[in-house]
Amino acid sequence: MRFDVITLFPEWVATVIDQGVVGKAADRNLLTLNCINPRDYSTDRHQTVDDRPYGGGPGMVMKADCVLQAIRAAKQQNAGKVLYMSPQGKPLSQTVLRQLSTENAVIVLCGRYEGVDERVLALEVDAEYSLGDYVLSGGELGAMVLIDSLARLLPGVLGHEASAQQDSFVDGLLDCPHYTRPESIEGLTVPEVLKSGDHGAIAKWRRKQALGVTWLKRPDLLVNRILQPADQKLLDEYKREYKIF
Ligand code: 9D3
Repeated sequence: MRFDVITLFPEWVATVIDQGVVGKAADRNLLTLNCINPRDYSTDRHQTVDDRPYGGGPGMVMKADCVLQAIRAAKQQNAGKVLYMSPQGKPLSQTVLRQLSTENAVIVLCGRYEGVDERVLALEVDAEYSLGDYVLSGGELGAMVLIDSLARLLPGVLGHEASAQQDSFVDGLLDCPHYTRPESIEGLTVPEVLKSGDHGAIAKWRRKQALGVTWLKRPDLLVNRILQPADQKLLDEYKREYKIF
């Protein structure tokens, strides 16, 4: 998947491919990142990219001309949709990401200041995405979140086991607890079932924990969700045991 990111902070955004899973995907050419700076398309001698808002008020607006030119430069190399990261966008979710991961390429526009001139949206933007209902200082973290979360969904990026787990587990529930050695830490031990070697019992325990942890920490994820009878039974068990201990 190819990403062309339009940003006033290209060096920062480029660091997303320096580490970890995204870095490996980039090394293997499963993911390509190119950053384009609208400042390079500014025509005045101060390379201005922002201006005062019509109607007055605080803050500045990203000028349409250099952003449009940057988008059109991106479009010469990338036939993908133009995504605008903004607080007005649709919240990113694993469902949205799964859909986006089928694209061959995307152009990601990062706003700064109060945002970009509305006519850029009208002319060039296909979709608008937000990270959630809190205030950032620009769209760059949004672009980096998009690249990180999409990289893990690209075929071949994660190993077989991890992607199979992703398929079975990204299922609208939180993950179960995890343990590694040693067996005891300050008196806290590993649940016996995880040492039993009984893979059926382990799978059942993990499912029950995932349901229980979701019920405890994110009950909103279970509202309007009809559980399979087997899952309902596991969650009922979890709730009963939770009340006792
Ligand atoms: C007067 C209100 N403005 C400032 C508080 C609104 C505003 C403008 C521009 C708020 C944030 C921003 C910059 N934010 C982003 O570019 C952004 C963002 C975000 O702020 N929250 C969640 N997701 C995103 S994606 C891009």
